[in-house]
Amino acid sequence: MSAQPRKQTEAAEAGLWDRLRLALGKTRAGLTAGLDDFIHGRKVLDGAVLEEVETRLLLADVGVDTTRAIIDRLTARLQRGELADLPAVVNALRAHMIELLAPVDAPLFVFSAAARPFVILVVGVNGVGKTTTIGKLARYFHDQGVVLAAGDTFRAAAAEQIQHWGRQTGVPVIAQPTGADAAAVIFDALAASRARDAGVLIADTAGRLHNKRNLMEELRKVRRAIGKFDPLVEVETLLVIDAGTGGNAVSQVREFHAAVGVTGLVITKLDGSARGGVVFALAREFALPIRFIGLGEKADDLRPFAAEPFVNALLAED
Ligand SMILES: Nc1nc2c(ncn2[C@@H]2O[C@H](COP(=O)(O)OP(=O)(O)OP(=O)(O)O)[C@@H](O)[C@H]2O)c(=O)[nH]1
Ligand SMILES: [Mg+2]
Repeated sequence: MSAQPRKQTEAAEAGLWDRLRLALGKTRAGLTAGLDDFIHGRKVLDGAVLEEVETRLLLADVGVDTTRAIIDRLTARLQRGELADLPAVVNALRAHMIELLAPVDAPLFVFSAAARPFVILVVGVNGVGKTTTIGKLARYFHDQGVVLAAGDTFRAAAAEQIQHWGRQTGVPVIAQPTGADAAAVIFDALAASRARDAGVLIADTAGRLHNKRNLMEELRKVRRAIGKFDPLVEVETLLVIDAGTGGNAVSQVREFHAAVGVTGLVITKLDGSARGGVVFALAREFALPIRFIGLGEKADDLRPFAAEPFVNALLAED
């Protein structure tokens, strides 16, 4: 009698796994495709296979230091005779990659805090996927009672874009005309959230270059406005990073963190990028929790980040 629901759960889980695997296909292909061809015909596994793995890690944006650390460990194990064949190499790589991501595997839990709403402030440079991520988060947190704040008052089309997500996910959007003060919009939205007893307020902000001081100052002002509304309100400051950004991701995290104190990361566009390795570089550099990953443009193309399924999807056999 209980078999049916469990089957359904298993099927749903398998579906999630398949989609993660599918979405990470480009990075996976770069990391593992044809590795067996490469060692084909060699009797003894030698350092050459690790040189090939090293090149692939670098091309996937894992970063120089992180790649070095991984390869040094694999080399030591190879020399001790612990890695007899390619599956052993891949398994050792897998274990080490999961270990590297363990410190940033920290899902975002929204408790029914004393001071509602829990605020999620979404920041990042232009075009990384902030507003799209907010649409996905609106669906993800829907049952807790969500309000969206159209805090990007800079671009004329921005409010319409977030209204679209509000309609699609069935959550209210608080907006003001283009050119309004972003901090005032957030303040309004906090009051509206209180009035509705919403559990989660998700605030959009305009994309900004991380090296433009006045724009970063505006963000600090938004952050202060939340504290003024109620110092007990908890704020998750989510920095959105486009997986295809490359080495620039590191300076984006550094600058935003210095300006507003980032508490979590979202890595978007992992579906379109061959550079999912950026997750490892950021984990090593900052150890900031990676809360979610974006795997497409639709409302349910978002996953809470978890180290083990992520690495498994990167290294799965095709
Ligand atoms: N493939 C893919 N596309 C995405 C993802 N997230 C966002 N996009 C696309 O990226 C483009 C920019 O997304 P937005 O959400 O408007 O980005 P933004 O950071 O709000 O941009 P600005 O407000 O202009 O700074 C859109 O075409 C989105 O559909 C993702 O995870 N995968
Ligand atoms: Mg936007």
